[in-house]
Amino acid sequence: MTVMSDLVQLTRANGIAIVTINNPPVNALSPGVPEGISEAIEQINQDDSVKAAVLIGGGRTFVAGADIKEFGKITSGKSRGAGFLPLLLRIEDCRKPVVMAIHGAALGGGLELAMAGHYRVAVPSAQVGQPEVKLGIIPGAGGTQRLPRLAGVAKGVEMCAEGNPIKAQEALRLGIVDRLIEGDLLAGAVAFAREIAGKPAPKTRQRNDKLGTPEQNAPIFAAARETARKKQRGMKAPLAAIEAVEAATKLPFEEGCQAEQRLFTDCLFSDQSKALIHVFFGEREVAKIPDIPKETPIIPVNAAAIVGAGTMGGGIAMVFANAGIPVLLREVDQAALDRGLATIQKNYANSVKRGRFTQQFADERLKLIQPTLSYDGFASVDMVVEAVFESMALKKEVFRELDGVCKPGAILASNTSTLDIDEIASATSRPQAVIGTHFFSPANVMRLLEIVRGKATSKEVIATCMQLAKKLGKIAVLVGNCRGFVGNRMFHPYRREAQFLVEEGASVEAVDNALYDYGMAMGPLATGDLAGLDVGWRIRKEYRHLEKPGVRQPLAEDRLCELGRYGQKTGAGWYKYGENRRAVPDPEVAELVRQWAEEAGIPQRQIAAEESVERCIYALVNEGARLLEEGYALRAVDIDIIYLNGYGFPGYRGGPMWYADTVGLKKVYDRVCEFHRQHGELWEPSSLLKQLAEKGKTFADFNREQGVTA
Ligand code: 3H9
Repeated sequence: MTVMSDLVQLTRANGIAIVTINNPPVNALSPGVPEGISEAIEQINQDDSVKAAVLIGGGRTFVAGADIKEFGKITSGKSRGAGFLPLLLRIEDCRKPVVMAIHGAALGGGLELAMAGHYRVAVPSAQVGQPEVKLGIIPGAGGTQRLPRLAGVAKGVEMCAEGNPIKAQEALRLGIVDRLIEGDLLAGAVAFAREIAGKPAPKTRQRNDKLGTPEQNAPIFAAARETARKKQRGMKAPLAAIEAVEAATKLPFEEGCQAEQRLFTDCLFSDQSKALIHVFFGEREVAKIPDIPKETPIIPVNAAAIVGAGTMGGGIAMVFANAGIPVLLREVDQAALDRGLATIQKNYANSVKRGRFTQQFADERLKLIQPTLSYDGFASVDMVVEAVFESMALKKEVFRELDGVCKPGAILASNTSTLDIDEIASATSRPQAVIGTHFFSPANVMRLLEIVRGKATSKEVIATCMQLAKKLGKIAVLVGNCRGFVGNRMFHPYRREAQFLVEEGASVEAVDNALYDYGMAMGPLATGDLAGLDVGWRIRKEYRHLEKPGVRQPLAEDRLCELGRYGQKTGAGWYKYGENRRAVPDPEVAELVRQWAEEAGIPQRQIAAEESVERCIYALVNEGARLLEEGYALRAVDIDIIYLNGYGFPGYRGGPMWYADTVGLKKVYDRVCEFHRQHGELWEPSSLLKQLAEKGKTFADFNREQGVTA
């Protein structure tokens, strides 16, 4: 064996050279890896006994791409980045055929590496893709040039612009992969290498037969641009990726690569890419809880139960069933249970219709959901999620009953979105087993899961829920037990400001459009209509006695509710809704709000879109800072991940706290102070925001200093 480095090894087996990359956990192309591969290729070229070569990844995967941690060094000028393009040319020009053997994933630079080989073989479970756009960049080592040459222009542009990986079977059909290997990958790859040794080796960069004609390609690129503008609104990278693939169809390979390089560099140095890379690491960081070590024992969750078959309960039952966990679904009366099941059946039927699930998958999942009117069977489940009506008295009663029927060690979770977990836990004899699992609606679709830690919740229960979330396809963020937890507590001032803006003279559409153009999936007022304005109205009525007299409160939404305008479900709220629930501006609302504002003595004025954005987004940031200083959110990035996955915040802005850091906390703080002067105590600046702004620091600095950021 020739050891090139710790990261790359070269061995020989009867005329076949085997290059193994060993850079755990995902064989990223970190410094040392490209150099090691380059040296191995050099030796293979020189060794006459070698007839062909196999390149394979050690451990759980082929190569997951460039080392994303290195990008920060490149953009800050601390590193120039590895020259992958010349390395890939050297592989392609190797005098012996190189077979790339893929298991796990060949992503980004990993797929670019694989495409520079002369052949690719893969295990059926492997995936290949160019996910760079999800990091705000585009493939930067020939991916946009080689992929359309293998897979054709339509699929090449789709994969580069949308970033979704495909499975080995599809890669085989498209011509990205040459053979699937059942059984041992290395043995299969070596056998394949023997078959092709001595035969002419195709160079991907010279394969132009799938590049199409300008007439064929024009509609493909037009459609890709249209899709990118709709599905990845506001993002630059998808459009750059399309331009780079277009260059592949119009320019010779070398010039195409130069065009790709230029676009890649533009994207890499953009704020969008920095934000999305922050999100990539953030999504992994939120899983790490400083006082809960990795070795914390996990409670196996092999069977679950849900109490309440309403919209949330039914959705949560589907989440468990979709992960293959059998689940009991309890309701108190047959009619409610039937309604809940009918909704679940309808949701599965829709998923089958849309091609998300096969009929067989949907049937199997549905069988895992067992409806019940009693607590029979609850004694054997490992976890219960309560999803009954949002009333403390009712929840306490349910938990008292669960305490009586569930086995010791079972996790008792509440899906409450606002109520005190400790008070709920007090209804049981085992508060250490009680936790909040706040799913977002629709539970079977939304990725976010806020996990609420009560003061007695055990570390095992927290660790289990964090890990279970991954199995359920959710991204879990651990939050503290305060009213509204993190997401909804911040959402309150955000929506409050949107209403104030309308009461001060902005139109409903102007406020919503300003936030939509900022990148939010939906404007704040339209979001209220979607969720149901009556939900907040009922809560406000319950807590009215806690409001401080003399402090301004929004008035229009309560009055809309008094008029029966609850939003989409009643056909009217801030907007009118016709066919297909399309929002139509309602002049009646505009007139009513003017009247109410006049009665309340609120002066009317012109409001620019910029002020709408600042009022709403800085309200989020100020409350987020307060949650950090009070310790209910662990890190600024936790808040970002919550907002990106649960509230339609645009990924390319990195989340509210990251965005505030990029604006500069001094500037944010100054605006908050100005709003405080203009609008009163609701805008009192968070003391953490003040402190950081005065010291010229960021939220990210704060977390580093607290030692809670990896
Ligand atoms: C690129 O290739 C640009 C090119 O065009 C070339 C330009 C010149 N780098 O996700 P996991 C870490 S851009 C550094 O939990 P899984 C990750 O942070 C790249 N680190 O595992 C985590 O660390 P920790 C394009 C990376 O099994 C650990 O590995 N490629 C990288 O659930 C485990 O990760 C991509 O965008 C990386 N490239 O999923 C693929 N990847 O344990 C990105 C992972 O400290 N990666 N880490 O928290 C993935 O999608 C998933 O990691 C993968 C495995 C599917 C591979």
